[in-house]
Amino acid sequence: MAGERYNPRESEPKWQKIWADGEVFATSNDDGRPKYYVLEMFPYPSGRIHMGHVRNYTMGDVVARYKRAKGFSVLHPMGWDAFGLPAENAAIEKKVHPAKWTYENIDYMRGQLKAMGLSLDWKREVATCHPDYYRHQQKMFVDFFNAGLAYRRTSKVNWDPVDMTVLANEQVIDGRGWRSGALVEQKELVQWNFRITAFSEELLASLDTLDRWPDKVRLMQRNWIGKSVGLEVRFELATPGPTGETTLKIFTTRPDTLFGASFMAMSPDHPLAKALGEKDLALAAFQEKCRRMGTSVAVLETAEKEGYDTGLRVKHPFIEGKTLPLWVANFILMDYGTGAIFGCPAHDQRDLDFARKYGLEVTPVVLPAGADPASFTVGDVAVDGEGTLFNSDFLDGLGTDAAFDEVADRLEARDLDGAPMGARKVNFRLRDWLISRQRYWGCPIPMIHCDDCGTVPVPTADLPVLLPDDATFDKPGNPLDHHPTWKHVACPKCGKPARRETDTMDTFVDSSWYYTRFTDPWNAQAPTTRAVADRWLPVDQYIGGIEHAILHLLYSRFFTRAMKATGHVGLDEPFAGLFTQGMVVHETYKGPDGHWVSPADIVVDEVEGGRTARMKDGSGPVEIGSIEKMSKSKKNTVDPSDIILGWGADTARWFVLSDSPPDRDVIWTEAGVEGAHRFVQRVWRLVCDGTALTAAASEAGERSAAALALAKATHKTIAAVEDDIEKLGFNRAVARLYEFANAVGRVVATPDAVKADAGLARALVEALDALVRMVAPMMPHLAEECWAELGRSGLVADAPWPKVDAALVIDDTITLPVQINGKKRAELTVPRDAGEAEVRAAVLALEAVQAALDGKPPKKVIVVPARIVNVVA
Ligand code: ANZ
Ligand code: ZN
Repeated sequence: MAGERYNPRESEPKWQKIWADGEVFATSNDDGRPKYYVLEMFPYPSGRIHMGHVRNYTMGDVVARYKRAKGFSVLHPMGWDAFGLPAENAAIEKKVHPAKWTYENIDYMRGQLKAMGLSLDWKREVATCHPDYYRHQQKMFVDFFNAGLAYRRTSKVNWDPVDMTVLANEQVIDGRGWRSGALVEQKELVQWNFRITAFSEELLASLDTLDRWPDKVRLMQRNWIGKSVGLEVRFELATPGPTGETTLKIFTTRPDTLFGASFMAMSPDHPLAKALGEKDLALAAFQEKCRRMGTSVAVLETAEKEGYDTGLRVKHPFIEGKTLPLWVANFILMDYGTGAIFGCPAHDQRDLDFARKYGLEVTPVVLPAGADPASFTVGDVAVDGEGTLFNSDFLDGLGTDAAFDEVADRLEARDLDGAPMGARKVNFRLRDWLISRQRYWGCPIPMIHCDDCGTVPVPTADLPVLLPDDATFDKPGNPLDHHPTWKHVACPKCGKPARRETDTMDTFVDSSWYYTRFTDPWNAQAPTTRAVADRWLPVDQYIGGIEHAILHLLYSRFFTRAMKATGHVGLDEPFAGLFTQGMVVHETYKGPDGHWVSPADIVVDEVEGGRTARMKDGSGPVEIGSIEKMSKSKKNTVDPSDIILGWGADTARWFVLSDSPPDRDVIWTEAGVEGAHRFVQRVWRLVCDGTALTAAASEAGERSAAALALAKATHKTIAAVEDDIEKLGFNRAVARLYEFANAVGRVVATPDAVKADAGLARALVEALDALVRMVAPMMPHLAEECWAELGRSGLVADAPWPKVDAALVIDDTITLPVQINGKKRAELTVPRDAGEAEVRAAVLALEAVQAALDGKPPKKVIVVPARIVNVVA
């Protein structure tokens, strides 16, 4: 092939076959070398891979191939997050069974991934919709149930009226279903939950140990878990409630502001509010209105504050004779704290908005530093920071923290109806994970409902509970529930007729443990093989999108803990290192008719002063729009298969690694792809032309300056690229390889010099060898072809990473800053071992120094060896 252009269309399938036939990337569980587990978030089998996948999987593949070259036993598996609604929607729209649709997509996408040349161990492939996978999930569900980590309860749920399913709070975005976009309604249903809140404190605390996670992700999780340290206080009602209530329990994080309390408020769903609503039609109407509005946090935070005065009054615990009105208010959540609060408008914005609307008192009690107590007032913005207490009787003069403790101590010591009035309390915003979905294409929850025995787990021997093949999708609602026979079974305990649970699990359950299953996907008896899982886990490097910063990662962290509690793994944190990659973005285009058009259908012309575009079919001009995330709706996508077919996978891989830091967006451009492809050809030519020159290479004799310079460039590049890849700085590694190729190119461009200098020829051999090994993780097919051209035996995929010769990396000159009268004015490069006299002489010869001295001798020259030179003129 030498002398010709490199042809990826021939080469790439050839090497892919050689890797596959030789099972080069299969990983053994008995490999004694140190392990390295690299994983990219597995794809949903939507039908085709997109550029985001290409970027994600290329990064992971570089790490995997690099770590193999460094001598690790690398686990790099792939699978399919294969349950979920789109398959069911396809069943409804295209009348194709969800399983058929899913498996066909998997087959197609597997082919696409293979065409990318990823170093994956395909023997470990799993699909979460396969019974061989979900049977183990069902087993773990039963284990969790027996351990109290899975339970059923009636709860108010978010109901998506379009997808006809329940959504987790996390799946409601701005009051709408995350997938359908429909306005979410509230419904009361009996649902299965995972007790993630059993681990609230732990999930929060151990974020501090995840030092290879992005700070922003840890912060998002911290906020999501939302720990609040506060006080529960039972207030005394001035007159008893409708069913004899004498107290109202509230939760506050600011007991220090108690003297500024001007009202009490409870949620429309608070039991006391409900009892009152039964006798008060106007209140009932208000509650109904609140319910229609929904209870998601987002809705509550943006909606206008509204309330209803119940007429009841509550005694202030510290001000004799003072009572506060009790309101029902739309901004109080029932499922946080106790569902009731005291309102202190001066120091809480929601309370202030509410007080202004209904003309309630606003009494400031916390004075911010520097404010004058005599003139201090609160306008439309609540003062929510720290300060010094005033207007507050025995708290006056205390700081907010001290006042918190003073109030807490006093109320904990005080009795009301035989119990302390106050109790310090930690609250979490995190809620249990509601996993019930009323859909077909998910993992069946392995439970049976018996009128006599209650809810009974399916015995292990009867697992898996298989989805029925013959479900129908033409009616709204849950196909498992409609099925004529599926749900009717005998109770495993008493044998009487009973009903299967027809809910399936949220698909986030499937993705919460797949990384564990990869460690031993062959174990048919159990979800994991303990020793094997414990050896491979945690995942050393996990790579995926920032969109999973909260849900998927938090659920996985919970699941690992639940698996540990039920004996399936021995660790708490599944992902030691996390990297969130940026998106692939592209220009957008609008055609002559004003609709979005695809980059594939247009031609861009470079014209003076910029670029214009027109339709390929000649139908008219195209407007070039902003650069945005590739999306089907804006048609600014580029199909990876087109790129692989046209340019080769290596070009696509090289391009997505170059230009942008991996955590930022990368802009896909045709010019960029062409540039990447030119580099592919350049490496190939360098290797061919260079190899032709090196027949006489030999190590004999002293190294010439040219040979030494090339050897140094080689070893400096190896050291730098190694460091870059270790830090996932792929774009920097790419830039260095461009530079290095230039250095090698300069030598290859002087064939006579190489032929005349056996040492230089030898250095060139070494440089080409290193170049090929270094591009191998990024452009593996090209590298194999070059490896063969270099005359090496075996595969570069099996070859070790080149060794750095430390002596060649250290520079023998150093550059010192030169200060004149205390200001940096110049730099001086001298031999590393130069003595003081030598440095002094060189400094005085500098142009800047001579200009400053203006012919006079210096007053002083101070040389700090290897650091700095100071000249006093
Ligand atoms: C009195 C007070 C005075 C409050 C003040 C704040 C500022 P985090 O930090 O999120 O835990 N609250 C308590 N339960 C609530 C519920 N179910 N729905 C809506 N709001 C509720 O917030 C705790 C604060 O949020 C509590 O402290 C309470 O208002 C309010 F100057 O009590 B605070
Ligand atoms: Zn029974």
